[in-house]
Amino acid sequence: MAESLTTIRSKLQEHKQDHLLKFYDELSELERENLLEQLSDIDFVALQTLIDQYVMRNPVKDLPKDLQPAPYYPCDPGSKYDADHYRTIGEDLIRQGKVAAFTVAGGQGTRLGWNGPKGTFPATAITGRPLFRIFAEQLLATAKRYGNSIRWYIMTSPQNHAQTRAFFADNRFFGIDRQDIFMFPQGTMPCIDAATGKLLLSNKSTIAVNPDGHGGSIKALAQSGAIEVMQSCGIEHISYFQVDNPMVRAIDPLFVGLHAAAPDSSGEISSKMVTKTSPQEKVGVFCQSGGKTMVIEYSDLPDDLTNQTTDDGKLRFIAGSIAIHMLSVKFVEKLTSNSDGFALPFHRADKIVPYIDTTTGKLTEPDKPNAVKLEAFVFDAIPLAESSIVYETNRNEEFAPIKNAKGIDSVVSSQQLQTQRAANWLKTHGIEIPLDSKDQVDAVIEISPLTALEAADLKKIDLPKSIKPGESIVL
Ligand code: UD2
Repeated sequence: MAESLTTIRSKLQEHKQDHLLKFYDELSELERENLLEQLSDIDFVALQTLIDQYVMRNPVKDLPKDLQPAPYYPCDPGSKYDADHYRTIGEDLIRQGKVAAFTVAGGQGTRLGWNGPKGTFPATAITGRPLFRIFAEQLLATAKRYGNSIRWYIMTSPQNHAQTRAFFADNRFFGIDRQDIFMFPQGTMPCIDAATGKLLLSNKSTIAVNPDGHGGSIKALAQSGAIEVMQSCGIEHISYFQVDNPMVRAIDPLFVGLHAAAPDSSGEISSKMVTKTSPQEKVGVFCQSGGKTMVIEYSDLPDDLTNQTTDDGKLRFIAGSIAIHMLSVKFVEKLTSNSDGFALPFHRADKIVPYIDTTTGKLTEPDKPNAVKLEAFVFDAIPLAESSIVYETNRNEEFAPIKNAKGIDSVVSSQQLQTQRAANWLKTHGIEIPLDSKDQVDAVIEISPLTALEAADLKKIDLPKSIKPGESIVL
């Protein structure tokens, strides 16, 4: 229920945000109602603190003095741990319906330049399977393998929720039982003028907002009722992954088992890492301080630590975060049960945000960053756990993000990595793979998750004896 105009006006005056009502008299009845509702939903006292802290000052991240690289379970277990044991534990949990998938898909995808929710982006090279379809097929294949359906939770944003829902409905939920998909929008934060600390209007009756970061997922899981639903249907663990990585193993039995049962895991939140390819790679780094595991975002790690090497010449801070986690339902419940509400710390991002100039009433489209967006990062929940483990996955198996229109982490680089992985899988079954002069796979190969979730699954399939140079093959 919106507060009255008088209450809102005095609140705005108190916080020097009364420009937001500048066009009130020009608005239609409906627009006025909408604006008052948006303004009623904002906690201006709390926001003022954030503006002072993050906008009027550019906060410098204080890193702990005792920062160390975090230990991790290596991809190749050797004699360090019994992978079969933990895989069996994970498989049992999946079979019992205790593991759900969770995709964070609320980001704005501005860098990709795709006009629609990122999950609708055609990610595969031959059939153009959208990201959401790839995950759906994985969940169907996993459900078939373990004889139990996998529930899928998807976080959207208010900006892309309706489009995402429509996409699923148009695609008949990709064959997944409608009841097994639970979609909810995340929260938002107002965009703030970087120079003045004033909130921006995207039109005369709308406050400019941005999704509150993937860290908003923890609060949104609780507020949407998802956690309650999970509890009522016996789900104990959540497999968290980003919408932008078509090669992610949506439900990985070994990772589930390590998270749930490794001696140094509290079973609250665990993470996957890959070794960084270079100091400059734009991924957060797993560290430890005071016995707690944490991720330091690449932009916050000072150059001397980013570039530091060990005696054998390897990067010291080598464990790159690929934003794949396991979270327990109990952990999310513990974090969010406080009646004062729960919020992870915010991070400041300087962005271009078009806005209505309140002097002229005209839409202004800046050509350089003019606004601060405040976003929370899910990995800031890691140090809140009793103890949290990191597990190394094979980069070539699991990391091919689509973030940019061109170059690094683009659809082209992702599709090359997808083909490379498919070729590696086929090679393990003795199939000859043609290579070009640069030793790259000279073919395009696409394998549906319904055909194989991993290399071993291909043994049940009729495979071609060899692949001709330049051929396109869908399996
Ligand atoms: C993220 C990580 C980076 C590394 C990389 C791996 C951060 C800050 N950085 O970089 O360390 O792990 O991923 O690919 O996390 N999203 C939402 N709501 C939001 C914002 C984002 O759902 O409000 C989703 C978005 O849809 C996407 C994911 O979170 O699936 C990644 O977001 P990003 O593009 O902001 O993160 P990025 O690529 O800078």
